[in-house]
Amino acid sequence: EFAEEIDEPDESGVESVSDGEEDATDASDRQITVDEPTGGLTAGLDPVLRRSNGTWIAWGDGDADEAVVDENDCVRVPPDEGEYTLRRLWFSEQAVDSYYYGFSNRVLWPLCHGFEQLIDDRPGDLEWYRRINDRFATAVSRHASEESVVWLQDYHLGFAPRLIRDRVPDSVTVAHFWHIPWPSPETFDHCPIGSELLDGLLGNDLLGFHVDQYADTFLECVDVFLPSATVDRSTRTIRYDGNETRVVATPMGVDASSYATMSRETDSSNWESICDEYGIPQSNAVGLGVDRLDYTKGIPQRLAAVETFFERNPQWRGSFTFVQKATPSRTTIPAYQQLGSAVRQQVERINVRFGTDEWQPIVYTEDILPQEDLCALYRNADVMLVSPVCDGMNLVAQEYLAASVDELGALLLSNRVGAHEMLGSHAFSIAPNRTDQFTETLERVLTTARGEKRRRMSVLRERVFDADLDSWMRDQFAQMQRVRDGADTLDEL
Ligand code: ADQ
Repeated sequence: EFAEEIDEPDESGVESVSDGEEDATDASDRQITVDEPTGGLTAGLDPVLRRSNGTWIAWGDGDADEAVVDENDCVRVPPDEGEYTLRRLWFSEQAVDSYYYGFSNRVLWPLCHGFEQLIDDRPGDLEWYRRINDRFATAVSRHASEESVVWLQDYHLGFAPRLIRDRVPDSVTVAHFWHIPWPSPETFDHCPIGSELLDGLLGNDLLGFHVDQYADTFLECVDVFLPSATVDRSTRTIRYDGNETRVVATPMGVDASSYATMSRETDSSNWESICDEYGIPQSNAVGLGVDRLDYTKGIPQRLAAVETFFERNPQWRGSFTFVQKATPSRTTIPAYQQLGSAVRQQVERINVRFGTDEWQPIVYTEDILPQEDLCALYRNADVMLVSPVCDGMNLVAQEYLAASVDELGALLLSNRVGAHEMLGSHAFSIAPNRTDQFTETLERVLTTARGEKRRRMSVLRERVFDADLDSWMRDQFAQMQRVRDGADTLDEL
């Protein structure tokens, strides 16, 4: 399940999820439609599954009655070629609420991002998290053969590795990538199921994080909370309950060349129509933010810096526009509802304070943008503001760089994101909570000479192309190969 980044289940979809117990009805007269998500891990995994003739197990936010699946909830995809199996797990509304919007996103998400004050451990949610992890494990064990490699994605599956390990042959390799940060032991202490979660994750043979810091804090937490485990920090290996887990840091990349190609292909009319639609004067310098509406993304902090910028720099009023594209996310959770209203109010207040009849300092939109429009925004932004207070990696920063084919823009980057390890030295670095420093950096970016910006941009773009999605996938599989005894089937992937 990688819904977060690629296509988070929307609330309307959740309404129609069936109970999961009934089999899909006669599939023969139904048409398969393929909705291909743009970019991200999904695009990276698709060719791997095609080559390995594998099975992709994912929960469905559609209607099992309507789905074109066989009696095992499987479908061969892509429809005409049938190269691999997509196995669906259908969840009830209650399951989605408790497992996804509950324990995953009200407990593990705030915990791992250091927002322990927002942990909301509602009665029953943990039980659903256990139950759903168990359903995934059961599905995996049905599809796994002696030689299988199982690759799990993210924090929604914290118990599954142990449950899988207990049900599949020893020869099966179980690997997992954790896409969000791992907290310090002090923060992890707030986890209501700390040792059970660690025990679950140590069912993996390989556990990947984006950066060294998260791998190291994971090892520290195991040291502190699982006394019976033996932790070797130098090799990042943990021995526990007869199993050995290798912990690695492999920063995830984006499909850089696709972003660059799409950006080159967007012509000036795309940008002109965006400017027309949102009222951005074409002569303005443009700042850009693109995020899910999430309290980890530092949107209020960014707006505060933009406000201070206009306060201190009246000469920029009317000639700099800040565009914030925010995608509503997890809107059934109160912390997200509160953030959404606070951000909208903040934007309105700043616009009333500085706006004129011809110009709005902040253009704020929650519209879903086609990928070409997103690329047009990236390509035309003079400065990209990426200011999370905590973020596992942050792909938006990398997408911006890949799409900046003219090398004219600049990246202002929080020092609290995983991507800072790779990009911090040549980005304009900020501490998201220090409004004055944030504002000064924005002032500096807007007055930095073009040559200097180009120099930084070209180094950053090279890094993003060198460490792109393909290279991350290759790294992942090379690591799996390393932990796997004597198997050679992964060589071809
Ligand atoms: P996210 O928290 O979702 O991902 P991020 O890494 O920035 O954060 O990825 C967001 C993705 O959504 C990007 O591909 C972006 O282009 C896309 N997106 C956002 N708003 C959009 C819009 N309005 N229109 C179109 N596309 C939009 C989680 C972790 C991150 C980690 C990733 C991958 O929280 O830290 O980098 O997984 O591991």
